[in-house]
Amino acid sequence: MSATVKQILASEEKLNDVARAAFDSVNTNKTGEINYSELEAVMIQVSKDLGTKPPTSEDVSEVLNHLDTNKDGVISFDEFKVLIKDVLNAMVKKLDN
Ligand SMILES: [Ca+2]
Repeated sequence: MSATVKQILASEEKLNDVARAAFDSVNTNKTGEINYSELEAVMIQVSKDLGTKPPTSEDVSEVLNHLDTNKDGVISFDEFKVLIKDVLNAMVKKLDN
């Protein structure tokens, strides 16, 4: 990847590309929305990668509720993009420190 995190955050188009790629990899059943079980699968994978305890159903519900701003029970691309933006902003802060 040639663009830096800051360049991605500065460009809505680049941000969309990054978020879309991440969204598609999570949205395994290709419905255009991320549901509970897809989110759970990602969280289990992340915990495995990090070597941490697997998420409980409460953990998954908490993350889902946090991201699901319109409360329809699934995470839309726009809702997911907020998360990607947060993660990238956190990365920039970390790099700056
Ligand atoms: Ca939603």
